[in-house]
Amino acid sequence: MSGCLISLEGGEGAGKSTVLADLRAHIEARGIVLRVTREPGGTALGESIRDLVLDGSMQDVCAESELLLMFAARAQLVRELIRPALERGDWVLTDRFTDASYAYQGGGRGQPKERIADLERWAADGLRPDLTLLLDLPVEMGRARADKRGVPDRIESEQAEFFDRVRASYRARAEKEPGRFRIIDSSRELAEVRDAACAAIDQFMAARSSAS
Ligand code: Z5A
Repeated sequence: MSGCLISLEGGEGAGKSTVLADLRAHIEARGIVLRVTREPGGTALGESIRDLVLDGSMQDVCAESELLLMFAARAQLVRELIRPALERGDWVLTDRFTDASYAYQGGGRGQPKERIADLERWAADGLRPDLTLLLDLPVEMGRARADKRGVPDRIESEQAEFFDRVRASYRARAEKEPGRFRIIDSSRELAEVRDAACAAIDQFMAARSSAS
């Protein structure tokens, strides 16, 4: 069976990093070779771009530069890690992918969708995840959780309205593509969120094997 790409998305404090480790163990326990990565990042170039783009002392970064930096990191990740893994038949689990650019740079910063779609076509090589788990929760709740982590980065320092637009954009994308997205209510207890995320993976695997 060919490889597949799974992405984990969500707003601040949604619990992506926390749930990722459980998902990794859950998938690997089924004998699947899995590469785990993150965006922006995942390659030497991408991690350097991440440091730059999240640097809180970097003021006045224009929305266009931010969008291009996200896609510069993504272009490298797709070609260096994701495509080769998928071609080997491995699975890739990524902490964020292009939906984050639609949500943050599109919804949050107001960059036109068509511009992002264009970048998606050539810079991300038209690659879309086979499954996207959207960890969704009210903005205030997520921010309260994220605040406990310490000093916010440049994007985390945005106002609540910015994150309202990000959330609305994620939800609108999920509603438009119900076959690819699973919305997981991450306002619940962590154990329930983990169970729901693992159940979504099981459902996806079952559908995939019955289709093959
Ligand atoms: N970004 C972008 O703008 N455009 C793009 O194209 C891409 C990214 C790809 C970095 O992303 C930034 O890049 C991000 C979007 C932007 N900026 N913001 N904001 P990131 O994914 O690396 O960073 P992050 O958004 O800060 O997420 P994270 O570190 O992966 O984690 P998280 O989802 O926010 O949550 P967490 O660290 O797993 O959990 C937060 C805390 O809550 C922690 O103490 C947990 O123990 C706790 N927690 C988690 N779940 C629960 C539950 N269920 N109950 C109670 N407490 C919980």
